[in-house]
Amino acid sequence: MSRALSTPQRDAAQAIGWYPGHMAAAMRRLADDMRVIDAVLEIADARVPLTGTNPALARVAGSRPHLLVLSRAQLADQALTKAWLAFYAARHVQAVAVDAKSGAGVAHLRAALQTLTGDGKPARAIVLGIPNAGKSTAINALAGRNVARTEDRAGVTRARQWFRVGSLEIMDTAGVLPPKIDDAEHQWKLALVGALPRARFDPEDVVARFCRWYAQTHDEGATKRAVPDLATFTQSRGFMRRGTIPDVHNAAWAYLRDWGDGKLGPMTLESPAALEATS
Ligand SMILES: Nc1nc2c(ncn2[C@@H]2O[C@H](COP(=O)(O)OP(=O)(O)O)[C@@H](O)[C@H]2O)c(=O)[nH]1
Ligand SMILES: [Mg+2]
Repeated sequence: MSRALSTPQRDAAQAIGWYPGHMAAAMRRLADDMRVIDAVLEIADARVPLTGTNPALARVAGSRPHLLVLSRAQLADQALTKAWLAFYAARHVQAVAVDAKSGAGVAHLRAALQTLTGDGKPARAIVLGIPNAGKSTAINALAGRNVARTEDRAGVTRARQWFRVGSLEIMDTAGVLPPKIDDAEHQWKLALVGALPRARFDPEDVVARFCRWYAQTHDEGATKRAVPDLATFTQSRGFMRRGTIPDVHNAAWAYLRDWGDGKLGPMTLESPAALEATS
């Protein structure tokens, strides 16, 4: 288990002040859609339970029954996922951890959703989350077959769509990021979990920040074993241009892919301990 994170450093100079028009539009539509919604499934990547949620989405959900789904549980640090679930339970937030790829936790998710909406009663639920959180995959896991389109890239689901799952109708939605991501700590984590479009960050910078975080939160032995720095990775994977020049840029993209696929080991980038200390 990793040590608690330090307080994120604000880095206004690096602020991402962008907010794509389709996200602003999606947010407006959501407020409208909510009028017919009985229950909310909020999906967040278990590797970033904090950075991976958008407070604006929780606000638009209002007081409707709400279930938080921590996705990609198999790629996250198990001990930290347990700690996060305990954290939410203590705050009366209903949360479950699932891994849609292996199917782990899906039965639990289905049961929790039934409790939320009333067993067997027809109801309308909505799936909310930031881009690439695993929203469409969660719907597919609940349906038991591929009904919603998924892709390992931010921004695939643009239009909202309804799916029937047992007695429920579930709306899939486009991921919405917070309008302003003005914190360097948030940016590299969102880039790492695939929530930001590729054109919006520098992969070398993201890898460097990740390596720095890892070294700060783990002992030296663990760092040497599990997490190569970008120069080492570039060399060991043979990323070269014209045979002799290290191709650090393409190596950085490969590093991010490996990280996303869990090849660097299960990992959670934030711990509830840091929050508990302040609340
Ligand atoms: N291993 C694993 N991969 C997942 C899980 N959920 C989603 N993914 C993968 O993450 C990518 C994005 O998922 P998707 O459902 O399209 O995200 P959305 O943008 O929130 O709808 C896809 O390649 C999925 O296969 C999960 O629980 N475990
Ligand atoms: Mg989707």
